[in-house]
Parts: sequence; structure tokens; C-alpha cells
Amino acid sequence: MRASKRAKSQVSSVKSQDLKPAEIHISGAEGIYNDSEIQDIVKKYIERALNHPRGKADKIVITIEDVKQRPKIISALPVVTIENTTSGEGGKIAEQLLQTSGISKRAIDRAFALITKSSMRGAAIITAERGKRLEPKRERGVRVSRIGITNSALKELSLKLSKHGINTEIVQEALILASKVSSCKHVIAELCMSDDPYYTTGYVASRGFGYVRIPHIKNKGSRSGGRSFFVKEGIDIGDVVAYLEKTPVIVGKISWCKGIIQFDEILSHPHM
Ligand code: WAQ
Ligand code: MG
Repeated sequence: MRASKRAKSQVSSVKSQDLKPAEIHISGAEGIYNDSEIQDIVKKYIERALNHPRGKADKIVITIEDVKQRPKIISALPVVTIENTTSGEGGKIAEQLLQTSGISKRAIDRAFALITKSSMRGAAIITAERGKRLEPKRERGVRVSRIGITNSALKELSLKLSKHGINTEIVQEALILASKVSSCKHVIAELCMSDDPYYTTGYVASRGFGYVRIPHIKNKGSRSGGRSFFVKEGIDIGDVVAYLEKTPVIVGKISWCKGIIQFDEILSHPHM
């Protein structure tokens, strides 16, 4: 599902009929479901688009496709939350985690600049050393799709997240997405910041550190947000985009979920 709203100020400035009025991204969601679940999921997605903290959508596009390829089954990343109280500190935590994973300062700065400036519907793909953007459609970004979770894994995940008071759809969906992204061998790490104005928690994810939640990665009220996937230099971008957008991947196994820990604890014990 993707939901958007026309940008008022820009609609009036559109002169040519060929130009589409600018659309502001409101909400998006995707998943792999059984036939019998489709009606309920579509209803849920529509409700989400019409009652969204970013505003009410005036256009909702829903695409339903039969997935023929047998899904690849993966494990979820382990989950941990870093103790953190200010966005300044949150940004530094993200930066240090990324740098320790081998991402250059240049690439990290590029990602932060993008995330705080624009609101893309998808994610940017940035090379880990030179900080070069690779995704073909820059305004849209790459949208990770065809992701799901088995019923038994979802039950186990809910139970584990509940123990730490974080069993929400936002966390579940972000973890499923991050687990698919990090299962792509060309991706080294991901940086994510929600675009919802009141959701300040973001994360850095990688195979080494797992899914590391940062409670204050941005300030309350900010509409900026986005995702960046850092990839190895010299990879074939077509392969990465095809995997992220088209290969069906389902989380079938859950790893450990920890509560809140100090930042130095994770730096000294990646994988844990
Ligand atoms: N593929 C690629 N990029 C996406 C996708 C996707 N399927 N969905 C969202 N994005 C990008 C897009 O640029 C959005 O503007 C941005 O990410 C943020 O999306 O552990 O809510 O759905 O507490 O607002 C993370 C922390 C929350 C959860 C992430 O993202 C936690 C979140 P949102
Ligand atoms: Mg959002």
C-alpha cells in the first residue's frame, strides 16, 4: 500500500498538464499473506492511510500480486535498545555504530543529510566508502517489499518484545524489514529514522550488531525520516534492488531480544 497527499503549495504552481502535482508521502506498507488474510490486511492498510500522524491521505494505491516464487526463510536480527535521552547523543550513537561496521564518515554524513532533508517513499542505497548513491530512482528510493513472517515466529516475537514493553506493529514491521535488508550479502548496515513526527526511535541494523534501537534519534515534531542501506563498493545495484524489491523473504526464526543496555556494552560485545 502507498498513500500520499497532494502538496497544496505546489499544485497551484504546476503550469503544464504533463507535470504531476507534487505528492507528499504519507504512509506505505507491504507484506506476504495467505489468500484468506487479504481482506483484513487491506482494511487495516486503508485505516492506516486515513488515520496517519503525517496527515490524511488523499490517494491510496493498493497492489496485490500472487507470489509464485517460494519464499526464502531467514532469521530475525537480535533486538536491543540503547540507553539514550537526547537526539544529539542518538545521532552520535548511530554514527559510531556505523563507523565500527566499516562505513566511512562521508557515507554516514550523506545518509544523515538525506534523511533529515527529504521524505522519500523508499530508501537510499549508499556505498560504504565513497558515499555514492546508487539507487536508480532517487526521488522514490528503493522500496523493500515481499516480506513476511510465519505465524509461529510472530507469536514468539510478540512474546519476546512484550517482555520489554515494545510489542508494537511499528517495531515488528521494522524488524522484519531490517532482517530482510541485512540478509542481502551486499548490504553492510542500515540506518533508519521514522518519518512520523512523534516517533523518535530509530535504529542501526547490521549482521554484526543486530537491530539496535536508538530511542532518541530525532526530535519530537520533526517530519523528516528515511532509510539508507550501506553497500559494499563495486556491487551490482541491479542485483541488490531485485533482491530487496522482488525476492520473497519470510522471517521463520526469532533471535534473542534484550532490554535497554548501555552503549559501550554493545560496542565491546557485537553479536553478544
Ligand atoms: N522500503 C524502503 N524504505 C522504506 C520502506 C520500505 N518498505 N518503508 C519505509 N521506508 C523509508 C521511507 O523513506 C520512510 O520515509 C522511512 O523509511 C521511515 O518509514 O524499533 O516507522 O514507516 O521502535 O516511518 C523504526 C523504529 C521505525 C522502530 C521505522 O519507519 C522501533 C518507521 P517509517
Ligand atoms: Mg512512517
